[in-house]
Amino acid sequence: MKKPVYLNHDGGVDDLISLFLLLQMEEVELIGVGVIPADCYLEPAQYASRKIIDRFGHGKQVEVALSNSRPVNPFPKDWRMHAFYVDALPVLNEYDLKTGVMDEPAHIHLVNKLNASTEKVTLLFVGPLTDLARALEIAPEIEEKIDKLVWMGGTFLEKGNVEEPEHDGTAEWNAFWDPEAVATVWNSNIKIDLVALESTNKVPLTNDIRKMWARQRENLGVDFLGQCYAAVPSLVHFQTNSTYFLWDVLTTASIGREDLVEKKTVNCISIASGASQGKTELNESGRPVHLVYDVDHDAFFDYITKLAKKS
Ligand code: AGV
Ligand code: CA
Repeated sequence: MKKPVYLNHDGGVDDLISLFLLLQMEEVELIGVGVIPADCYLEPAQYASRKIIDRFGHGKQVEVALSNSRPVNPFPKDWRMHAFYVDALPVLNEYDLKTGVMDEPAHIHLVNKLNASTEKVTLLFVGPLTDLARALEIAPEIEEKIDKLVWMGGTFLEKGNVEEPEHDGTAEWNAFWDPEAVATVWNSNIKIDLVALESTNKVPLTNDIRKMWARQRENLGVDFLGQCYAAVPSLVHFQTNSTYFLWDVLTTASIGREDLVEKKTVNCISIASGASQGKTELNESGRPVHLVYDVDHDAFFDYITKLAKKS
């Protein structure tokens, strides 16, 4: 029996690789994709998504819907440009485009897909939670159809990854982009796996990883990994604001191989405004989440490289 999964992503390199890898997981049935213009521009991100489905989707038909959600705190332009690079890769542009786009916006598409599903669906969100929050506001009954939400977001570390004026640096970016959406989702009873910076900090992109992929580049899927990650900076001397981690890819891998990660239940609140907006904070009277705090580094990279070879 395949696990139905709905993906909502925001067009970063690791978002697009997440889509690519999900399409290779035999135990996953991808029932829809929403694209939100957060850490990307919508045009290249939607085209890259459709081309990845065409080229690497094994003939599966997957609907793509575009989000009309808007930021509270927008991503830096430099990061949003990455999707243009992936969209222009020759491997995605050999053939004419087949996969179309839906008429309805992504949050309505999500509601429709959940209502139409006879089974409970796993939601995989690797960008901000805005489309889910909007879906819950117009159709709260969809909660019944959600098996769980697996979200790349949040952290309980002292230092998050937001370095912006008027912020205290305690938040993770997906939460900071729309802190109110996090609060809305926190108010629901949906089960949440939180793939937070605690675990994603352990899987930086490094030059050793690049080399490992380069040596296997005769395989088209592994070459695709290397080509996509060529757009972003790796961890060399020390971590900077632009250092790239495999945030979303770890989140996606945790669906295919739960044994790769360690989880524990914690209670927490989310902060929706002020200097700490987007912060997730441990609090005994907060809601429970399953915090993904650790990962088997080598087994993770081995798994995603093998998955890429299935393309
Ligand atoms: O905070 C991590 C999220 C992930 O969903 N994104 C990137 C991943 O897709 C935002 C982000 C934080 N730091 C970044 C980010 C960086 N240095 N470059 C690009 N995006
Ligand atoms: Ca993302």
